[in-house]
Amino acid sequence: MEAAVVNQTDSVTFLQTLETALRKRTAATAALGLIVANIENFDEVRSAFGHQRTLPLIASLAERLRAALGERDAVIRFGEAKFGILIIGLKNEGHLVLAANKILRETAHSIEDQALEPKLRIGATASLRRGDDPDVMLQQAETALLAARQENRDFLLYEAGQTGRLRNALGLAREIEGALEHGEISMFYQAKIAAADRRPVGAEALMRWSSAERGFVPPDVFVPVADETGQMEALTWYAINAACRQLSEWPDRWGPMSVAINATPSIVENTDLDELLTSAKGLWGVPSQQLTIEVTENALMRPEKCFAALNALRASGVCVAIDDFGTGYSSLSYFNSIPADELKIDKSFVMKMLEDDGYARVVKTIINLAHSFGLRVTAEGVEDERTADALAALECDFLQGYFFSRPLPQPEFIDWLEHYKA
Ligand code: G
Ligand code: MN
Repeated sequence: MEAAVVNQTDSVTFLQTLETALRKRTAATAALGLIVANIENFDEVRSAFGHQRTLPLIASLAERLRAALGERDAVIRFGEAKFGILIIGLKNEGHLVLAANKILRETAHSIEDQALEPKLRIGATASLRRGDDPDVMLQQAETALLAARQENRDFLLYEAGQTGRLRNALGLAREIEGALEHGEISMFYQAKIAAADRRPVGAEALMRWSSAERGFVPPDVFVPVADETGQMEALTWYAINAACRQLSEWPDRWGPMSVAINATPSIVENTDLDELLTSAKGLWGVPSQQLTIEVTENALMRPEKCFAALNALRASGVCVAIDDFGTGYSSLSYFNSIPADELKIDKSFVMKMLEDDGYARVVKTIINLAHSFGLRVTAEGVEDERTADALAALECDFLQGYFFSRPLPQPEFIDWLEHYKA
C-alpha cells in the first residue's frame, strides 16, 4: 500500500486509509495493527530548531519509521506531531509490541550531534478479526497513547478497561485542582539530624493529600498525575510558601533550621524556581541558607536543561540536594560539575545496609564519592539506632528516618522539636 510519508493529512484522511486497509484485507493480511506515535516534545523541538528546520527533521524521522517497518506497512503523518502506522498482516499482539519497540529504538538519536531529540510515545491496538470499525481502532490507539502518557511509559498496548482507568486518572487530575482550594493538601515535616552530635538541623517538607472523596492519596499517585496535567507548579508554589511560613514557627532551641522542598524534574526544567523562591523568601523573611531544593537524580539526565536552573539557585545561596541517589540512571561523568551541595542516599540501600554487606558497601562508596567532590550526605530510611551508629562511623553527615521521627504535621513536628533529646 502506498501512502504519503511526510505530507501532513488530517485524521479523516487517515481514517479513510485505515478503512481501505480494513476492507482490502485478505486472508494473508487479515490481522492489522494500528500504532499512533506522537512526538511528545514537538513544541520544544520546533522552538529550538525553528519552523524551517523542523520540517526536514520530521521528514527524516518519517524515513526512519519507514525503515523500521515492513514493506507493506504504511506510515502517515496526521496532525502536526503524530504518525499513524498500519502494520499489515499482524501475526499476534506480540508482533505489535516488537514493532513498537523497534520504532522506539530506531528513532532514538535521530538527529546527530543534537542534544534535543524528537521524543516518540506510542499507543497501539490490534485488530485480529474482520469487521472492526476504523473509528474504534483509532480511538483505542489514542486511548493507549493517553494511558502511556499518564503512566509515563514509552509504549502501551490498548487493553479493555484502559478507558475506565484513564477516566479515573483524569478525574484525579480534576480533583487535585479542588484539593488546594479546599485545604486538603498540607505539608508534613520529617526531621533531619546531624550524625555527629544527633542534633536536629532541619526537616524535609513532604506533601500529603487527605481527600474528602478518596481518603489519603499517596504522593507517588498524585504527583505524576499533577506533573502530566500541568498542576505541579501550583502544588510546588504551595509547598514553598507553606514551608517558608511554617519554618518561622519552629522553636529555636536547636539554632537556625533549614527546610527542604522536593521539586520534580519537570518543575526544575520548565519553571523559574529561582523566581518562585525569591518571592517566597521575601514574603516570609527566610534567608536562602535555610532553604534546600531536592531533585531526583533523573533530572540530571538532561543536564542542558537543569544545570543552569540548579546553579542559579545555588548562586542565590539555596542548597541543592540530589534525592533518592543511587536509584536513577544518570552517569557519574557529570560529577565534576554537579550542580548540587548534597546527596541523599536512597532508603532502599540504607534500610538493608546492616544485613547485607553489598548494600553496606554501596552506602560507604556513595559517602566517599560525595565527600571527594565536596558534597554533604544525608542517609534516608534510618529505622534503628545501629544503622544510625554505622552511618556516623562512615562519616555520613545527616540522618533521616523513622528512628528519629516519621513525617509529622506542623503542630506535632513543633512538639517533637520541643521534646527531642540529642
Ligand atoms: O523520595 P523521598 O526520599 O523524598 O521520599 C520520602 C518518603 O520516604 C516519604 O514519603 C517518607 O514518608 C518516607 N520515609 C521517610 N523515612 C522513612 C523510613 O525510615 N522508612 C521508610 N520505610 N520510609 C521512610
Ligand atoms: Mn526527598
